[in-house]
Amino acid sequence: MFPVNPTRRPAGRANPLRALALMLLLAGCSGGGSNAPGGGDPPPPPGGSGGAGGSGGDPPPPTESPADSAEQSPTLSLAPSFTIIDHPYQNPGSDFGVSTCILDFDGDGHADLAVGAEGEDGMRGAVYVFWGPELRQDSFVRIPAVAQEMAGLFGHDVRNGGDLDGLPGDELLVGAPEERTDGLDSAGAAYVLFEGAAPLRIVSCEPEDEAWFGTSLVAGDFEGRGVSQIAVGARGATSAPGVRGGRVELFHLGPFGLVHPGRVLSNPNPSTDASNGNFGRLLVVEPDAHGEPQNLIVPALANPTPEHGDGGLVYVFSVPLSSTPSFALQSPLLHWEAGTGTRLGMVLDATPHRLLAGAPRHDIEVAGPTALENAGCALLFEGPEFDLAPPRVLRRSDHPFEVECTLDLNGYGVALAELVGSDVPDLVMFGLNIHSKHGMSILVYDGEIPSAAPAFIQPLPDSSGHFPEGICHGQLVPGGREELVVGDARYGPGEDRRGRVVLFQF
Ligand SMILES: [Ca+2]
Ligand SMILES: [Ca+2]
Ligand SMILES: [Ca+2]
Repeated sequence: MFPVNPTRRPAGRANPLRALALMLLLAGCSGGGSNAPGGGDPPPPPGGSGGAGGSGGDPPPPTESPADSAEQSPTLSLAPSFTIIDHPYQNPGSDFGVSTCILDFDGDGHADLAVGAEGEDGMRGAVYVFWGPELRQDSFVRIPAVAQEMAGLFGHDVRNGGDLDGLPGDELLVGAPEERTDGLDSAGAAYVLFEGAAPLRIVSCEPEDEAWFGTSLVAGDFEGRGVSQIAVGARGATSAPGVRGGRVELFHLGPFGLVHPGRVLSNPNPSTDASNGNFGRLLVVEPDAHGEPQNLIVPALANPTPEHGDGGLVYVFSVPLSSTPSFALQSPLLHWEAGTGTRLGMVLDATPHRLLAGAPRHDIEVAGPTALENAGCALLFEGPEFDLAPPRVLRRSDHPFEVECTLDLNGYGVALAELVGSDVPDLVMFGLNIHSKHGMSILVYDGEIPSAAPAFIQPLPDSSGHFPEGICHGQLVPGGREELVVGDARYGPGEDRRGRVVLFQF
């Protein structure tokens, strides 16, 4: 592993190019601090920590007077260090980093890092596990796709399954959503990988072509019976006769490596354009205070809401599961652009009684007749049923020196990770900012004071345009705070998708 010290400008030293770009953008974009309707979020304080140089080395625009800056410094300032894990073989097209997770695969007590590379080997895919605690670039195991047919996308998702076999080590769950099953294209498969034992293949009880079974995976005691279940999402599976709204199937492991099917969750209310529902494209667990699952969270990115044909819903299935969701969450905001949806829940993270949902295609209302299309945001739902108040809207303009523009795609990635302040997990929102000359963004909000202005961190300058793909976090390097792991699967010269993984250490 190779520590990298990103170039940082000295604190307080203005960057004329950046300042000029900001001024130009201010003319054409929303002003920072305007608030979206229904968000319940106070405008961020004016001014900021100009004298402190912001965070990540970003200077303020020259409109800030030094006196103002000296008086007001509410902005969180963070300067994480970076560590890069490159693709060991540097093969273009590998999509190394499309998925990541932390687990103790070999059971030695040290956390290891699993990285999916779904594009490798002619899109058969592969998974790498880098061994902790050193996490050296040259200390890993490569696990090739189990099925040797083309384009299975083995490694599309990787998840820590916990201990499923009673032997030391966490099992690694791997999705291969485009694998052929029973001769059906893209029926998909899921795998349980054991360190030092043969993998176990799981397929749908009702395989269908283009079901993409294995799009997502998660494990936990979802039935409350003291037995871990493996939930597998199939975003294109039949949810009702003739409707491909998506499905989630549950399994558990029995003796002798047998896989037992369990409950099936179907998209409760797909849109008429059912192929767009994508129920089960992502699976997230809300843990309780002891780390046991209390809710299984299943977004349906384009399910209809009362206001919109494709507004998107996030379904919450309480543990022990039943076949119907306990409730569903939607964005409180209107969005203007018909036919595209908000992509609510394209990315999610949860801690007890908190759910952070990215909505990168969300249009954002600003003063004037038109909205900022696809500016994007993230929504923080809080409370036992995530309904304590209207969800807090996280926007790039929460930072006093930032604005949002059309097609920023803020909320392309999110995380609830313990990075700053007290041990309350903090809020992280990633933005692509494709059309913003001021660049890609990582905003970090103190989880204890989410209304305070966030820290602004720039990703590495040579990151790809879609840098936050395989996001995970945890105690990866011994001691200190959690590491924030960002898989940049499209990274490479000319974005050739060899991919890499960047560890942010706070
Ligand atoms: Ca280990
Ligand atoms: Ca085990
Ligand atoms: Ca914290």
